[in-house]
Amino acid sequence: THPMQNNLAPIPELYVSYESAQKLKVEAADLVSWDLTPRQICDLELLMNGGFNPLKGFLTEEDYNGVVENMRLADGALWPMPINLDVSEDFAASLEEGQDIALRDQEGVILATMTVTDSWVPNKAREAEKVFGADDDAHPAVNYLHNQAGKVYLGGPVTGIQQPVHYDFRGRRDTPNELRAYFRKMGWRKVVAFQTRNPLHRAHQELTFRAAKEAQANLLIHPVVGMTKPGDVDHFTRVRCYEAVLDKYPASTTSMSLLNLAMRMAGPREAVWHGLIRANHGCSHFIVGRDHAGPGKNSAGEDFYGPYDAQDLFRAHQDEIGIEMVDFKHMVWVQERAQYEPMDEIKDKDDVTILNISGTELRRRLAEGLEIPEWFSFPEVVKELRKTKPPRSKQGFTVFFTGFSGSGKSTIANALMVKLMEMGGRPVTLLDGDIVRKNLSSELGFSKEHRDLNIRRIGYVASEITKNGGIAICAPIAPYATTRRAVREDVEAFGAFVEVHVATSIEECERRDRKGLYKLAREGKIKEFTGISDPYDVPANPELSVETENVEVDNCAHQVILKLESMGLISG
Ligand code: PPS
Repeated sequence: THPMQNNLAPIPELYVSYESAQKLKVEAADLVSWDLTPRQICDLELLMNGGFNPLKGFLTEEDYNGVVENMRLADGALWPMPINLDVSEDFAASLEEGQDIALRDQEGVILATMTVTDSWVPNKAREAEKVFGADDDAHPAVNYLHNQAGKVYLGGPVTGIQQPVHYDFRGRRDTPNELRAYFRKMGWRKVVAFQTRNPLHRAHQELTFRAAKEAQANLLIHPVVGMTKPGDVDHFTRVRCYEAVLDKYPASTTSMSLLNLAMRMAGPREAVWHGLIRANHGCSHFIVGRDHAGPGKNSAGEDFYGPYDAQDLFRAHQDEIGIEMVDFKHMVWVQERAQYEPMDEIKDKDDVTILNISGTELRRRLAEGLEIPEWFSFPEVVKELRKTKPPRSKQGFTVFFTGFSGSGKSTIANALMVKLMEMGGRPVTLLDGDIVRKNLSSELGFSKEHRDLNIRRIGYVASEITKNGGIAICAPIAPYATTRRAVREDVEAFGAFVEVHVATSIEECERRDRKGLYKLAREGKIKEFTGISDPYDVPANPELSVETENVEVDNCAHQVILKLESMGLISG
């Protein structure tokens, strides 16, 4: 029996009353506190406002094990996603069982308290396999799990003091109970929710409109503005795009609300999770498309999940989720009839021209400043996208050299800088290893921890330069692949990241020994020397790899210029 209508009674929240909150806030100031990460703030918001109902706090160890193994809490309730407070080993070790802690946002505001009933070291490899389908760092959530999340998980009930503060689009954000109240007020007894992390184009508008008609329901556009897949269009731009598209629906049939969810890109499990969240928000129907919340390709270049795995898992649990699935129709433009039609309903496929523009093709056209036809998207949406994503030749970018000490990174980087300055157009900043160690990282040594800090600082500066339309040239050793990847993600939020491996062999670097450091390293006078007594992860997929043996510096720099041209970053 599927819910034909939604039940709009209020759902439980974890907030205490206003008076209690004022009191608790004062008391909580004396507690040990944990500064929440951006992802934890998203999770906490949905825990507190009932978006993650029936959860009453961060998962206990027993609940976590059930969720990981078979998508169920210890009491048997369906819940597909581990929601944990991941912390450092040091922080966990400082706590006693049953201790209350304060949870603070990044400005130090206390949002909640938590009673820590459980503290354990999770088996992350198992979590990756079971929840995300593979222990493969190419999956954004697995990468997060291994390289960003703390080593220890804390579990226990949460007492909500106040909602996280948002300064953007306040009027567009609603708690589950606010949406329920809105639907009650409007008399919307059937509501179909559309989850999205992308701008809406005409095909989406068409399919959501059809879904609403089919279900005889009203429509809720429910975009995620918390955290989505690295590289997605930022939510500010997307919300402006959504606002433009809202006008295209028949008046007062459709509404939009922003959801501060931190997505995990977990495909099938994510779809079930999204369904539970939308049921909590008072929706009766939920659209699940092809490859719902797909994370892209794995490290072998294959899809993590089958295209309809999410629909299958959803269907199998639909009654428990309490929301009815509307499966996505793949909408395509039929040129002769000048309209969108569901691909599977077109009988005369061989006689008509079927058009479609993939996400990858759209990004290419934006990047190269090419035409985007009106049948594909609304002019208002294209205009917004072009403002945020000017063609690549007008965006900032980062060239990141990596290689052994003495491989020639600095020399090539300098030559590249001069060539780019000769061309003009964008300001160029060189973040050479030595310059950085003098100006930004003078207190750091060469332990793994210090090298990572050094590289993250470089990455931070490079991403700011890139965001502001400049060119950053970095030339550190950067021996660790995971750190380079983190920097790549920081930069790619704003522009291209061009990794150049200066592939001079360690033998050649040692033979040249331009600074005499290899000799000292061999004698043990310099410890932890990269390539001699410290590791170097050879880049697996750099944009470019340059040989320096028997090649002029000028030629090496020219190879980089050619690469930049071929990527559309500079015009030839
Ligand atoms: S890292 O690993 O990316 O943080 O290193 P980086 O900031 O590029 O600094 C490397 C330069 O420091 C000198 N140096 C060492 N390198 C490697 N290992 C050890 N232990 C070490 N101690 C000092 C060395 O001159 C490097 O300079 P480059 O320009 O790479 O030759």
